[in-house]
Amino acid sequence: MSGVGGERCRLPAARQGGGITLPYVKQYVGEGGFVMGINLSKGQKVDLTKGNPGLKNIMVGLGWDVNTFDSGADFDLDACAFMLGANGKCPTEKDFIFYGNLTHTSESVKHMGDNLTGEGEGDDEQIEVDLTKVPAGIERIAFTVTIYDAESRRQNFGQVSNAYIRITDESTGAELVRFDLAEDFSIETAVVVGELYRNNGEWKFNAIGGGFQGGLAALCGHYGIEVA
Ligand SMILES: [Ca+2]
Ligand SMILES: [Ca+2]
Repeated sequence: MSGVGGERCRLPAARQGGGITLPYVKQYVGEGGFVMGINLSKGQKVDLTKGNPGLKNIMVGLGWDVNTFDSGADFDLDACAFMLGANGKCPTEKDFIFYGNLTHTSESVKHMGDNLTGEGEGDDEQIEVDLTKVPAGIERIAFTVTIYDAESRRQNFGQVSNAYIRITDESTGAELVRFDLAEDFSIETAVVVGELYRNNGEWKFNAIGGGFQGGLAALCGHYGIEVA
């Protein structure tokens, strides 16, 4: 999408210039008083802990909807987290958090469970992160969504809409950031949605939105996980 930054801070017009002080992670109060997060554009990076030093437990919510079609097969998308060292690889296979390995040994990253349909609004799968427990050797945590058994079911991200990632502060429920993926995918079967990463002792988030072919197996290869 063009216009990067154009909606960076979607402050209601009436409040613009009204002298309110926005925190470092810009927020606005939407209809009904809900605190809404900053809407990110593809490639945009934002500070999470800088200016919000108390931030500890965050929930990474991933959502999607499957377009109506008549293949008859189930359509199951899966959120995963790859905990990466400085070389961009998972140090061990235990640093790959998915439906078959829900909780990291450090308890810093917990997958909240597999959703099989993606039906309905809101987060379809969630991954909880305790930023204070992430092992020192982990520099980045990449969040991905892949289509289960995509090849044999002949499914791809061209059939997926309304995909997003959002991060909320678990202590307040406030949404900090949100990244809506543009619907510019077609034959891809895996998407690296976004990434948490360390920067000068702080945690930042990068809205990536990069599509891959080859599903979860391709991502595992990319991140150094051997697939049997
Ligand atoms: Ca799933
Ligand atoms: Ca959904």
